[in-house]
Amino acid sequence: MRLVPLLTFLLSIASFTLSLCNGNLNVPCPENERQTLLMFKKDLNDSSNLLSSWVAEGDCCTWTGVACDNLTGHVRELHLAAYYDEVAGEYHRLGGKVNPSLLNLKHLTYLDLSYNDFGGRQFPSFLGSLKGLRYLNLSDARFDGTVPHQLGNLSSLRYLDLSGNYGSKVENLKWLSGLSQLKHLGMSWVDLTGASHWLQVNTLPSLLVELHLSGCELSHIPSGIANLTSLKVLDLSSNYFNSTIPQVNTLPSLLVELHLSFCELYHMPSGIANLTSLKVLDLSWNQFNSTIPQLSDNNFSGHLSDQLGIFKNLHRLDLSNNSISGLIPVSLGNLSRLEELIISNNLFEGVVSEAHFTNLTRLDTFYANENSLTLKTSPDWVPPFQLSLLSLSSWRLDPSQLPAWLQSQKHLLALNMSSTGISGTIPAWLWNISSVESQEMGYASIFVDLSRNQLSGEREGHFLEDGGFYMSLGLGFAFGFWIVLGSLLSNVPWSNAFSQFQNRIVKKFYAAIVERY
Ligand SMILES: *[C@@H]1O[C@H](CO)[C@@H](O)[C@H](O)[C@H]1NC(C)=O
Ligand SMILES: *[C@@H]1O[C@H](CO)[C@@H](O)[C@H](O)[C@H]1NC(C)=O
Ligand SMILES: *[C@@H]1O[C@H](CO)[C@@H](O)[C@H](O)[C@H]1NC(C)=O
Ligand SMILES: *[C@@H]1O[C@H](CO)[C@@H](O)[C@H](O)[C@H]1NC(C)=O
Ligand SMILES: *[C@@H]1O[C@H](CO)[C@@H](O)[C@H](O)[C@H]1NC(C)=O
Ligand SMILES: *[C@@H]1O[C@H](CO)[C@@H](O)[C@H](O)[C@H]1NC(C)=O
Ligand SMILES: *[C@@H]1O[C@H](CO)[C@@H](O)[C@H](O)[C@H]1NC(C)=O
Ligand SMILES: *[C@@H]1O[C@H](CO)[C@@H](O)[C@H](O)[C@H]1NC(C)=O
Ligand SMILES: *[C@@H]1O[C@H](CO)[C@@H](O)[C@H](O)[C@H]1NC(C)=O
Ligand SMILES: *[C@@H]1O[C@H](CO)[C@@H](O)[C@H](O)[C@H]1NC(C)=O
Ligand SMILES: *[C@@H]1O[C@H](CO)[C@@H](O)[C@H](O)[C@H]1NC(C)=O
Ligand SMILES: CC(=O)N[C@H]1CO[C@H](CO)[C@@H](O)[C@@H]1O
Repeated sequence: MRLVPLLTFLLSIASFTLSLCNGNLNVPCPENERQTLLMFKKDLNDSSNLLSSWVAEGDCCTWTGVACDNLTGHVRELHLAAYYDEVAGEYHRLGGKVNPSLLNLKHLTYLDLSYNDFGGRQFPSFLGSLKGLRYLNLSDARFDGTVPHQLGNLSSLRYLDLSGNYGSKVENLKWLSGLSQLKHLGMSWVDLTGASHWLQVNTLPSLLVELHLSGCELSHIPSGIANLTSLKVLDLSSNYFNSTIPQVNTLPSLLVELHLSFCELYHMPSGIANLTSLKVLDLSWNQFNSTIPQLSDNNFSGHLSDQLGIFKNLHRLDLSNNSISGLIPVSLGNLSRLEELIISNNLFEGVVSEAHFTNLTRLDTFYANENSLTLKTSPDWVPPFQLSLLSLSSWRLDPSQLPAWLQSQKHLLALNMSSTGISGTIPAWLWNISSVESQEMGYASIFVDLSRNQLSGEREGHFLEDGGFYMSLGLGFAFGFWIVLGSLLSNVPWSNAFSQFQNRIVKKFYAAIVERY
């Protein structure tokens, strides 16, 4: 992901070079802009030689990260995000000081300094005078201190990302009202406690489409958000809303993504069912302790069975790690676009039957361990889905044996049916389960945990005791160990297998579960 800016840059260089060949547009950058960049470089700590092409001679339009206007040669864009070196597994970062000489770049519209390491220096307030900027990305760059109000002068700005500068804060947000063109505002992990007043009134730019205020120490949903009628993505995760019920009825009704994970919520936000355009609703890692009847007056959980079916567009539903109890509504089976269903670590109980999956043709991830649920299926059931990840640990299975329908799953990468009370002999077909994807990787493997059952079979001792690999993935993976089926890894170097695993499966787990640490 972090490579994208560089790639984009390389592509733009490529097309630029192409245009040079085609149209005699070899306009070099003006001498004063070249000198400006050299001066800018002089104050930077470039210990990993990201800017080695920035030398005294030559056209600065060909330098790494520099993009010029193809007619005038003026420097228009600086793509200087830290570069992630996949081979070394580390970032190549710029450090040092941001020299105000940048102000000489009168035609600069795009400045990306994300992921660098400016070592806790103050945000450079002079950036507020780069009037032509349309894109400014200072995220995760280790700037500190107060976000300079001068940024409010950047009236052409479309994208402003200040996220992830831990320890930084704002004193007020009045200056935001100057950014009338802003579509994307990222201020995650900037302390906004000093500015909560400003979030109530109309300071937020009215054209906002994305607003990221994760970890901003907010104590309630700012009411000013209600008037952002263009808003599609709202991330308020990791704010401590404590027990207050967020006023969801004050959210723009066309919201497509709503992130409220890690918000210390005790109650389901009221009126979520009214947000019928929602495609992503993340309520994971909260403190919901109410049973479903106690949620009855908020139109979501009280009649969960009816309400759930409303979210026809839902792609991902993550309710994990709460204390939601009661039945899984059969209307679940109506969510025909659902790809990821994550309800692990709750108090759901009762029977889940084939009817619950009627139309879940796109379901890919079903992560539901640690609930008191029973899966009841007929011996000849053919599920409508092709799962890549299935985790039912601690469920009961009815009948209590390894379900034959697993044989229909051709993309399975990981399966957890530990502690499900299943018994009997491990069926021979289990050894043939492998995903198309893993076969492409060159070895047939899926990651299976069938521990804490009463299974017997020729291979059991083999993979449970010696042959198999037991690997702890660390990082707080609550489900412990995965058992890697033996046959597969004998001729694959461990590190290779592990990196394949990381690429194909852990990434998925990350996206689903761990991402929000
Ligand atoms: C430059 O950055 C490198 C790597 O972060 C660091 O080791 C070095 O001390 C820095 N040099 C200066 C002069 O700050
Ligand atoms: C200059 O670049 C712009 C944007 O990349 C492109 O649309 C335009 O066609 C280019 N002009 C010429 C003359 O190549
Ligand atoms: C800012 O940069 C980071 C890291 O390079 C990237 O993930 C993020 O999407 C960028 N923000 C915007 C608004 O483009
Ligand atoms: C905007 O810039 C002017 C000077 O150009 C300055 O006086 C003013 O303080 C700036 N406003 C903000 C909000 O930074
Ligand atoms: C939303 O806009 C309406 C009118 O446009 C205004 O009366 C109201 O105060 C605004 N609400 C907030 C919270 O800014
Ligand atoms: C949560 O709210 C209660 C009162 O509603 C308050 O006493 C308590 O201090 C709050 N907790 C935090 C962590 O803010
Ligand atoms: C949901 O929408 C209905 C009808 O549009 C409205 O009556 C109700 O008050 C809304 N509920 C909430 C909590 O916003
Ligand atoms: C849920 O938690 C809140 C806040 O701690 C508490 O007041 C309430 O009694 C709890 N409800 C249940 C059913 O445990
Ligand atoms: C629940 O929805 C009904 C209509 O669907 C509406 O009349 C009622 O006001 C809503 N209740 C709440 C608490 O939002
Ligand atoms: C599923 O959707 C169909 C058609 O929209 C509807 O008739 C049916 O009642 C829904 N079923 C449930 C359980 O919500
Ligand atoms: C399942 O989806 C099909 C096609 O999208 C639709 O016609 C049917 O009504 C749906 N059934 C249920 C129970 O939602
Ligand atoms: C499995 C797991 O990590 N569960 C966590 C769910 O959240 C509570 C507190 O919110 C933690 O105590 C649990 O450890």
